[in-house]
Amino acid sequence: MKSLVTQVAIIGAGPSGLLLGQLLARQGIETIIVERVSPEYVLGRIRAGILEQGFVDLVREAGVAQRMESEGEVHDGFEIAVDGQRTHIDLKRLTGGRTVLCYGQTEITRDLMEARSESQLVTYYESSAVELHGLQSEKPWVTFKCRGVSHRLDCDYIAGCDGFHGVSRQTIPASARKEYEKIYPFGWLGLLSETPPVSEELVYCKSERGFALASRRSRTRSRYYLQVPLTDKVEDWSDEAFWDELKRRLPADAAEQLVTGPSLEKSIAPLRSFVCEPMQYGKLFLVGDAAHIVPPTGAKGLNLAASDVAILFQLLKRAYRDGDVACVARYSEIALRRVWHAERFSWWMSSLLHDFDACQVNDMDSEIASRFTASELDYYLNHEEGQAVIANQYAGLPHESII
Ligand code: FAS
Ligand code: PHB
Repeated sequence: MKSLVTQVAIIGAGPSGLLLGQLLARQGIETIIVERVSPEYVLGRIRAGILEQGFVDLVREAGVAQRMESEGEVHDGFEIAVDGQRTHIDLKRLTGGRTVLCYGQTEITRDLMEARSESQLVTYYESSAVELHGLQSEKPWVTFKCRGVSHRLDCDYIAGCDGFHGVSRQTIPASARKEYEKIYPFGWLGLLSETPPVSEELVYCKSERGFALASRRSRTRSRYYLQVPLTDKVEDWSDEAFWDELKRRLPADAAEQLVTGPSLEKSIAPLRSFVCEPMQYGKLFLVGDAAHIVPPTGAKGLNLAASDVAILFQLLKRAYRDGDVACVARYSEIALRRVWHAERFSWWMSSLLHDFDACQVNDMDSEIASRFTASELDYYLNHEEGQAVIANQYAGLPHESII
């Protein structure tokens, strides 16, 4: 057994773990990251694309913002199209100046990986049998195997940044945690292509055939999504079938301009709303997808992970720098306030824009529910105050203060 010691053990080298490690390192706080897969595998997962201002500020504070600022696209607004009728949501005007940045999660993860490697900070990739121990003790530890060698990592704190399927949340006794979950009766089929995006801004489309999203990664790279039944498999969808269906769901003028091409990546993601309470147990802190999942309709998943990182970073900095070790007990209480705001907004946007009728069989309630939804969309999209509600949530609520 190889013995290791650090101050904060981080489980998972996704965006949460890497961002937390980078922020702590700049304060001289030591970390070791234990990651289950290879760096290439982490970078191969195509996910989020929209960064809130709070996220951008945090990446700047981590000293990793150079490529994001030169290649990311600032978006002052986005569109919602209902049955082809396009409405522009002017984020900048409606929120008093806030915007979002369009820059892929893969790229931000790559930047964070490179920064960690350049700082010669330690990450054990392709680790297995990761287990957390002594969470209620003063000195917890992590055991894992890497390249055939068993390791024990002693630390002060453990940050569980290992996503929804990770080991951290499962290590909290079931009696000590409560989980809230809603599974949506459809998934998102995503396609990445080296084709010019169909629109300068993102277009969220509600059509009688189901939801579609036209997003982008750059002026030459597009990211599209289609609502699909949970029974669909990605191999059921040829590129041609994807493009044909997308054209049927986009507003007509956008469909005419759609440039198609071979998919670089295609995958189906299930949609769920999920929260684990509390987000900490003894010396373990759950961060990002390890603690919560949102349907991607509100572009909140990655941004919510970043706000968890911001809170935990501030608390750990205060514990190590000021000796205020008691403050870390407030992590879950502070983080959950913003988590539930993002959960509700993401559920609301998903409920407004997806076709639930296709998932319910002649349910009388679904007919009147459709009328309620049509009225809600009409009110929020055609009234300034309604658009402002959407804009303020989409641009992202300010990160919680730990004062
Ligand atoms: P991650 O899941 O990104 O990272 C967790 C890391 O922990 C992984 O690298 C994993 O390999 C590792 N790990 C797991 N178990 C481990 C163990 N036992 N030991 C060690 N390491 C372990 N969000 C948006 O805002 N917009 C989107 O469009 C969007 N699309 C998404 C599509 C998909 C298919 C998925 C799954 C998520 C999507 N999300 C989206 C949400 C996503 O971006 C997450 O919010 C984001 O990846 C959260 O980052 P982390 O908390 O770091 O978790
Ligand atoms: C993306 O570009 O992947 C993306 C953008 C906005 C969303 C979801 C996904 O709401």
